[in-house]
Amino acid sequence: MSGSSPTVANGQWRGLIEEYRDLIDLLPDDLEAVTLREGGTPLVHSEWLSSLTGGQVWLKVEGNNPTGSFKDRGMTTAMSLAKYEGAQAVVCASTGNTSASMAAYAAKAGLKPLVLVPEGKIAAGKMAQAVVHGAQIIMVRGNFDHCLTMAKELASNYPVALVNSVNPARLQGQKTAAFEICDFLGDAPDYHLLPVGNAGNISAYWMGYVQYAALGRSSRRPVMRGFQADGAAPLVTGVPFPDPETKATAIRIGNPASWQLAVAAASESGGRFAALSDPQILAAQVELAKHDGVFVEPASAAGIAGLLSELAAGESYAGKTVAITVTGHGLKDTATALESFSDIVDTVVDADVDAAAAAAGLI
Ligand code: AN7
Repeated sequence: MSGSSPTVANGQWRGLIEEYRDLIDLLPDDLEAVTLREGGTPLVHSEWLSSLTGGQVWLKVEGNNPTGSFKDRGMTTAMSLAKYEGAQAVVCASTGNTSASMAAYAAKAGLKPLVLVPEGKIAAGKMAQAVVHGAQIIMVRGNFDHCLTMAKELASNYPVALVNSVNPARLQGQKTAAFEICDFLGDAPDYHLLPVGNAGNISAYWMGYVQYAALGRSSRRPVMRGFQADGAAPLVTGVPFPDPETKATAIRIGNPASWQLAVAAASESGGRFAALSDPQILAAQVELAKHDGVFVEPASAAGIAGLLSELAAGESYAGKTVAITVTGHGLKDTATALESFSDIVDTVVDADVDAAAAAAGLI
């Protein structure tokens, strides 16, 4: 077949559609995957958080996906279906990562990507990804929620396929992260913590955990705890935020599309939502990088900040297995990361080893 990838069987990860095809709904048998070999991300043990909790804390490092965030999981399924169904163009609203992922997968699929983003609120790395992959970018004077409304209307009135997480193929792909965690640990964790914005990911993880338990591939389902930013915490307060605001721009969302599914995930699992301040989130980002060697973007540290704040409030995770998803790579938004280091001035010396040694305090 011309144009399709040659089949290889060398033991390497094939991408999540090929790895979990039987467990992913909505995919026709003859569907050819549009894949960048996403998924198969590392579950990294955190000695730091394990010793703080007295439990076993694992980080699902989703920044290791092809475009640097978990969005690639839902994009391989959504883009494969869009191509299969004959779409010529795809559209999404985004706080940055969905657009970066969509642009890359659209390039791979040969479709035209159209992106709607809130003006001035997208991290530079994500914007660069969308630009370089060839997306047409429309900046909207408004927030993500306005962009999503527009993307939905564009898709209903014009020949463009919507690939936001209201497209059910997205959550089907994203749920495979729960499968991977169970496969790696040999069972589901006791708790799963993660950041929540548009609320697709927590809904997808819960779907995956429920499916695995029903199949007997895991013996339990974790308690789901979702974390938002104080300035964009509709699932905590129970009402939409008309003007969401947070430095964690990825989760600057006031009216999540998967609101009901996320509430169901929390309540059916015995979990809950909580919110963190921007300083708590940014501090957790830096602590995680320093202790565990894992550099995540600000929004991705919300689950870490959540664990730390719960421990401070007297919550116990002793003896428990805890999975925390860190959703996107730190390199996407270096500007915000470096704001935490504004008082550190680089040391500049002449090209002289003694000067370097003296500056480093070695002599
Ligand atoms: C790094 O890209 O909504 O609760 O448009 O980029 O499933 O929305 C991004 C969301 C967490 C929240 N962490 O996940 C978008 C977008 C990162 C993110 C979330 C996002 P959901």
